[in-house]
Amino acid sequence: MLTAITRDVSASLGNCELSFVPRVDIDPELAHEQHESYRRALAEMGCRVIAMPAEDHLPDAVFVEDVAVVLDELAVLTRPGATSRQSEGASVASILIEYRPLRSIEAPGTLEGGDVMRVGRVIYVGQSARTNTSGIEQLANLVSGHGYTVQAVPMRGCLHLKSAVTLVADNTLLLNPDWVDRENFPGFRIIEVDPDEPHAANTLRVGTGVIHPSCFPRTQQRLAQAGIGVTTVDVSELQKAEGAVTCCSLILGA
Ligand code: CIR
Repeated sequence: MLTAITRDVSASLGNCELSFVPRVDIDPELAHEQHESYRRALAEMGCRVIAMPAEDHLPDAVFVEDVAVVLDELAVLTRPGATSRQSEGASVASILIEYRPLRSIEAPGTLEGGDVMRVGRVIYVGQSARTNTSGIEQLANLVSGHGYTVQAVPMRGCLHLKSAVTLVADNTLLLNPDWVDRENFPGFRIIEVDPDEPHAANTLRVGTGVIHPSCFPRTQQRLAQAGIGVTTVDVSELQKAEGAVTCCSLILGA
């Protein structure tokens, strides 16, 4: 059984952090409806969905992925590089503590879950503006005793590592070569996003299924040609806040 921790969309989402996309008006009601559809997709794919209440004073709190890294053996509470986001983790910790021993990243380290991509016992961590060397080193120290290797990955032009690359099937990555070099991932089958859809690399693998934003049909055609089907969800309002599909949940086997 999989559990997905999610949190309702904040009424203040329009005041979110933005790094690489221009600020445009966000329709909070539509964002809420799209988030509900996302939760339904998670449930249909076999997750027990935990719906935490919104924290309206924290615009980005819907993006729960960034405040924790959950492994089978433990959960690491991150210390987001965006200072406006550093108090989002406390309420998520109060849920996670029921499932995993908790550890945390301490100052001066910063780390955001969107930068963390686990493949088996290797944890790739993006060297983004939100995640620093101390954060990566602390994560490595916390997980090495459980047999994980942490590998820092240079990246550019986007918010998080998982904006640039995600695992879409066993040993198969979907990647935007403008934002991260494929040479960082030797031995993987690599599918590139369609050049007209630079934001399409963010997919969420749930069990054997994959969730993908509905606005990327060309990349979905590439995935289909590689034998990978996806469940699509419309997350246009969350994309205006520089979010996508991984960021709105923490998925744990439990
Ligand atoms: C931020 O800039 O922190 C939010 N507006 C978006 C975070 C998206 N998180 C993610 O993709 N993991």
